[in-house]
Amino acid sequence: MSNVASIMDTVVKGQLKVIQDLIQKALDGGVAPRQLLDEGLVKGMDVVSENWKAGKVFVPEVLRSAKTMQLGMDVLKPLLVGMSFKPKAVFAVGTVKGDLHDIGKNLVGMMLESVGYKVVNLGIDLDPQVFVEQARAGVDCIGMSALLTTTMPQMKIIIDSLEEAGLRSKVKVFVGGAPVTQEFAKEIGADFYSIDAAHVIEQMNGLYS
Ligand code: B12
Repeated sequence: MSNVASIMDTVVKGQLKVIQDLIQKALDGGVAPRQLLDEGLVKGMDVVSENWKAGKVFVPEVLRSAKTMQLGMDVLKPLLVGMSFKPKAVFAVGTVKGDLHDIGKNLVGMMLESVGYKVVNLGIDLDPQVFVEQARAGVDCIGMSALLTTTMPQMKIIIDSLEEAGLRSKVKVFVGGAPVTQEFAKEIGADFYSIDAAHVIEQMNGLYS
């Protein structure tokens, strides 16, 4: 197997411990960082995403692959600086006030990063103003996560705060989390509801590819 193909395979298998050595060896052997990124890491995550949609792998495996990809990126990032490495769009994601669940939104962030978006991970238990500030700072999209029925109303508060600040039309608003539905998203005026991280990638690619 070529260097690049084995890097792809390592991401698919989520082999955290070997990815950085493999990338370093490929770099030492003269393979270009951009090729390792596009044909190794990103292609690997594409396969993982497809496998996930097909029900062949589950959240723990996806998280492991995304982490493997990130470790690989840590080696490549300094080498990619200065090259034309413009993110497709900037996506700020966070969990709403009163809610501490972060596994799903972290997964969304990692998956988006792995396919070329810049992700600002805002954290958990966030005041609505944190999202408003991101919109003011110029991010393209805002993603809110809520896992509790009691915290879902925060999403509407955030959308209203964006309206009040005159920023609503400047950002695309995504909502997600187990209790959130398409119907709820429509009701509160969100632009997109994503059932999972694979879905949000499809929606983002529809907007920015
Ligand atoms: C793990 C977990 C916890 C952990 C959280 C750890 C962490 N770091 O996140 C801990 C133990 C801390 C916890 C605490 C509580 N939990 Co809890 N928890 C869960 C559990 C088992 C899994 C959630 C999870 O991580 N799923 C895996 C991820 C990958 O899936 P996901 O979050 O749905 O995310 C995917 C999609 O929804 C979507 N998505 C998610 N966010 C976003 C955001 C955007 C922008 C987009 C586009 C998409 C998107 O994409 C993700 C990836 O595919 C769920 C049960 C369940 N099946 O959901 C209960 C659950 C959510 N918890 C529940 C409860 C009640 C609580 C507590 C109140 C318990 C208590 N009495 O203390 C506290 C609340 C604490 C708080 N204030 O937040 C209830 C909620 C009931 C409800 N409907 O309100 C659930 C449903 C369990 C149950 N059946 O009763 N919990």
